[in-house]
Amino acid sequence: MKCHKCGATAVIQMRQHRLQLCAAHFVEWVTITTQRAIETYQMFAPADRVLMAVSGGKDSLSLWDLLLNLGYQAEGLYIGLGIDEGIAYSAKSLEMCRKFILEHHPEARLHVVDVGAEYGQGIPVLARTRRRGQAKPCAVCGLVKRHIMNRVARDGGFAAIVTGHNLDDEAAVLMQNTLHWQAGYLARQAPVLEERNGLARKVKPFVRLYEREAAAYALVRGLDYIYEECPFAKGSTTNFYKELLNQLELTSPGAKQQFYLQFLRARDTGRVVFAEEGGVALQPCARCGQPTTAGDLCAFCRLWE
Ligand code: Q46
Ligand code: ZN
Ligand code: ZN
Repeated sequence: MKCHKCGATAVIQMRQHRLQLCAAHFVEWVTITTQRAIETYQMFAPADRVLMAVSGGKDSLSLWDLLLNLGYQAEGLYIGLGIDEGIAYSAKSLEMCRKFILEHHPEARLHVVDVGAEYGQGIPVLARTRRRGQAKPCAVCGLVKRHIMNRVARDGGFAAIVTGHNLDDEAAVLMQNTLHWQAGYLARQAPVLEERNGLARKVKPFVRLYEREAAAYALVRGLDYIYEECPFAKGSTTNFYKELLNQLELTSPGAKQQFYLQFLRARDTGRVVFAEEGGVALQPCARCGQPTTAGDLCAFCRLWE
């Protein structure tokens, strides 16, 4: 298998692009593809300070590496969730972030917020003890992560929160939203979520990249990352839809990409229109000041009541 650009041994074949590349040309291709997404969707400019949410996984570390190599001012944010579950998941993932800095970007700045140390309980305990033990770890975790990311972005004056979501993630969410005809979610699912009502701007520069390409980038660049998934991700609906889409991709290369990118095109050109849920008034939470629809205290602050 030969690189289509230089004839050297190719390390990856991307059937959806009818392209196979050697290590050097693959890194170049990922970089150009990501840079183009940043520019096309006007995510941020070189002068902007952005907050890169890192989990120690392949997507976020690959993206952080790429942004730093391009000269972007991307500071990392790691949120310690206190997840152990017998594999020291949180401890290992923080170690990967620190190793990344030490080995590849000693100049990089990492903000660490440890949920357990700061608020008294990590995610698993919170989930077990809230809503009469009926709270789902991922629901609690999502709520906590959103709150902390927003707080750090706002307090630090960052232009945007950057996440490592890739095309597989977005296509899986799109499939889920489509199967349930969630018009409100479909109206808002986008590579850029503008700042509104005190919620920081959010951007996803890897939306055109398949998950396997993000993993290949990490491998080729020699980035170590946590291979294990979060133990609570097992059996998740997102993983189920990812599997389905990958099966489709096997027989029809490019199906995943087409599904997601054509959706964006159709919606953004007004060929299909989804109504946003409107009319819900947001007000600042009496305790933390973040926007809420739920009365005096936001859902995050109510968690600790
Ligand atoms: S970290 Fe948190 Fe995920 Fe683990 S508990 Fe669920 S939401 S699966 S991205
Ligand atoms: Zn090459
Ligand atoms: Zn609050």
